[in-house]
Amino acid sequence: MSKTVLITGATAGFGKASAIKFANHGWNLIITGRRAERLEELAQSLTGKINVHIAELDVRDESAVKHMVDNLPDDFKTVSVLVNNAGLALGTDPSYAANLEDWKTMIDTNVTGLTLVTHALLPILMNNHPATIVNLSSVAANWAYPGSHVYGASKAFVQQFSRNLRCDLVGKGVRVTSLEPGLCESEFSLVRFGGDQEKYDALYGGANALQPEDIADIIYWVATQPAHININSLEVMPQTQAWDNFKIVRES
Ligand code: NDP
Ligand code: 8X3
Repeated sequence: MSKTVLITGATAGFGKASAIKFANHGWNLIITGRRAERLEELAQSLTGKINVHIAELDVRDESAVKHMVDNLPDDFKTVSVLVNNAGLALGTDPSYAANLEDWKTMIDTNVTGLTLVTHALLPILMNNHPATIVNLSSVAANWAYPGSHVYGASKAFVQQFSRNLRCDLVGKGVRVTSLEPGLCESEFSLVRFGGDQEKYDALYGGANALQPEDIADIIYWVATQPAHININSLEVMPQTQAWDNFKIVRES
């Protein structure tokens, strides 16, 4: 019987690439996101290969999340992999110049949205073990950098939530992974830079950044390890990215 994966934020980047990766391996898909036309296009492109259920969804909307999970068609109720991918960063200004609405949106999406989806789907995953939750955290969870403030903190939440979930789910057939990528080329930075294409090009120019397909390969690998293996956390950077010296501001 075909397996089923639910992916949040499947309209772009890692989520879309993951949908294609799982579909290429015969998995049925539940694809979600706010831009329904993109979900339709993705489903159309996979027609004939596998079964796709589309759910237009804002992960911040508690009743919509519950409605989506409670109303999964029978054929899709055997979902055994959740890719908690929907998320975003807004802005790169220092905290004292940041927009409070941006902070709220990041917390509502990356923290609250991810927990709403997890809470709603956990009973189903526990019924369909071996199951896997792959949570998209970030290198920003592990390493501080200027302008990361709430984004990095939201991803640190995702990492620790993943570890804490492991404690509850150990022995219950549900694995949990915190995936922590570094620089990856996707719409993510266009969203973060408020649509500024020049800034986007400057960031990725010559950087040979990770690609969404690289992350999709890793997500698929994590989810298809033998059932006795749990990848707790996995940090990945492009070869061209590394840490740098701490900044020291000298008093004159
Ligand atoms: P993209 O911007 O390419 O895609 C983000 C996806 O999240 C879109 O499909 C978007 O769909 C969805 N999304 C955003 N807000 C919501 C919401 N409120 N409700 C539902 N869906 C939402 O980003 P990436 O693919 O690059 O990033 C995916 C995840 O990986 C994010 O959590 C990000 O923080 C994380 N990450 C990204 C890195 C990078 O360098 N790109 C590195 C490390 C982690 P729609 O707008 O249609 O709703
Ligand atoms: C995205 C990676 O380095 O822009 O999570 O914070 S980074």
